[in-house]
Amino acid sequence: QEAKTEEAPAAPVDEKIVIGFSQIGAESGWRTAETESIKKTCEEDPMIELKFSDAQQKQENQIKAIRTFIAQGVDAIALAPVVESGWETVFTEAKDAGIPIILLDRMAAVDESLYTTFIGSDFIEEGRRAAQYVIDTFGPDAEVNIVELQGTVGASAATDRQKGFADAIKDYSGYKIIKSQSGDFTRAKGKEVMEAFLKSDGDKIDVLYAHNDDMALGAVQAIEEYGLQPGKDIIIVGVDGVKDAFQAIADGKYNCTVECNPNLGPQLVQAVKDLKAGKTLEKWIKSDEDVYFGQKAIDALPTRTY
Ligand code: GYE
Repeated sequence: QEAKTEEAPAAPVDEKIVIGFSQIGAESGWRTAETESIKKTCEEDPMIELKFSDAQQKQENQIKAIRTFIAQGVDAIALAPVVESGWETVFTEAKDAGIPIILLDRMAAVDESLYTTFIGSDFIEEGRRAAQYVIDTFGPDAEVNIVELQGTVGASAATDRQKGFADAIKDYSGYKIIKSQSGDFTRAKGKEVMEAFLKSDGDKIDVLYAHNDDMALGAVQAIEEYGLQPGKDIIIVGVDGVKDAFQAIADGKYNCTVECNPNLGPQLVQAVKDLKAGKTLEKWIKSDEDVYFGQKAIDALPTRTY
């Protein structure tokens, strides 16, 4: 008697790939653009379901969100870590649950085995590029007093933008950072700290270097209110490449923005699909970026997407 062949099991219903994303908050134009890019890419992709959580700038909220994602059994956890340190425990919990962690836009200081990939920019290089603009503008032998607006304390985007800039000017003895303080990546804080810089150092300041455009745009207001001309009396250099910075360059109030790409949605979704397909991801998926000043910035203004 012939053995009965068993009926093949019904093919599994196509299940969506679920991504849990813990976002930092909405402190800058850059971050809003990143959130939009991720939401839009996931919404438009029938294979993806996004669970979005806003941490309102608090690491403890991000840790809670990650634990919720683990409990929900998502397929991948994407995280923009507000600060670099303090992630070992919760990343280990994700690893034990077999859920990959994808770092988005900022780094976490953990062992490489605790995350799958970092999708984002080279912040040290951005700092160097900002410094190079200043050196090209004033020349290597000039005396240049620089004030610096740092991003969020402990964030990789702040630490590395500071480092890259400092490294690049260290061989030019006339270049000095006379004040450096955090403006927390926000416009309001950037303005407030710049007001204090102006109060103490007023007419000595040649350059403002800000770790993002929002803080620099806040500083532009402070400089105008102080009675100086931003972009002329004080050279303004920011990072991100948000549209408002391009507009300010066109208005003659701003000098240079070092681009940092927030449109990371497509790369995130691709990375998650690749993981699902069993592929090994590169440890660092880098963005291609440029530096904008002068006519090049004015020409690019109409095509800026964020
Ligand atoms: O430059 C800044 C934002 O992490 C790269 O965070 C990001 C930075 C960005 O708030 O504007």
